[in-house]
Amino acid sequence: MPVNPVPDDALLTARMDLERGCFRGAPARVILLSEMRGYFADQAACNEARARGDQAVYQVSWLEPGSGAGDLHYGLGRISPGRVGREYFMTKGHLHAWRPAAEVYIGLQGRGCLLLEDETTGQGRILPLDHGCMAYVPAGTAHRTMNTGEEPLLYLGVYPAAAGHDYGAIATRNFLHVVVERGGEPVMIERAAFLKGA
Ligand code: PAN
Ligand code: ZN
Repeated sequence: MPVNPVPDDALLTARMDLERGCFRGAPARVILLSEMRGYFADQAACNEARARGDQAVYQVSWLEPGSGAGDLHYGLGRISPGRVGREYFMTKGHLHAWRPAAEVYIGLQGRGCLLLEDETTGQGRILPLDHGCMAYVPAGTAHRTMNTGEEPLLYLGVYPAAAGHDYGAIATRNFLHVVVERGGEPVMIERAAFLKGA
């Protein structure tokens, strides 16, 4: 069996800056509301929110200790509290380019959930991602994270180095489901029903 080359010691340990929601010394990407057009189902609410000014919806910082066949990568996400209409601030969401790649999510701070959608069957489910929760993203599953609380949501995702990120499918067709606030709780409903006013 081939053995993964051992990464430098500096890459074997990482420090999370829980205040800023990123790994110390690692690259980070900030996604603004103006970049999320088309991802929220309620376009009018999105335009209204955008008219009040642009803001960071989420950021992700990532570490890639190795790139061998069995290596792991990880991403630290921070989603701001906020809503666009009844939809919570959320990530764009993606599938892994290598579809067999699963992922584990660990909730570090705040309250949130993970929307999962099976690419083949379209079946959707929401899993809690509150502080202390772990969630599993199975192979072939589109995944998007949302902040359902009043403070920043911080979470860690760990995935195979070979996973890759496929944003194209979601950018084109989006998820078939949306997660909206109803009576103070997150509820998953079909996008088509939401657009009809459910
Ligand atoms: C996560 C995501 C992170 C940001 O680390 O990359 O939540 O979401 P988007 O990538 O959809 O913008 C992950 O799932 N990595 O595979
Ligand atoms: Zn992922």
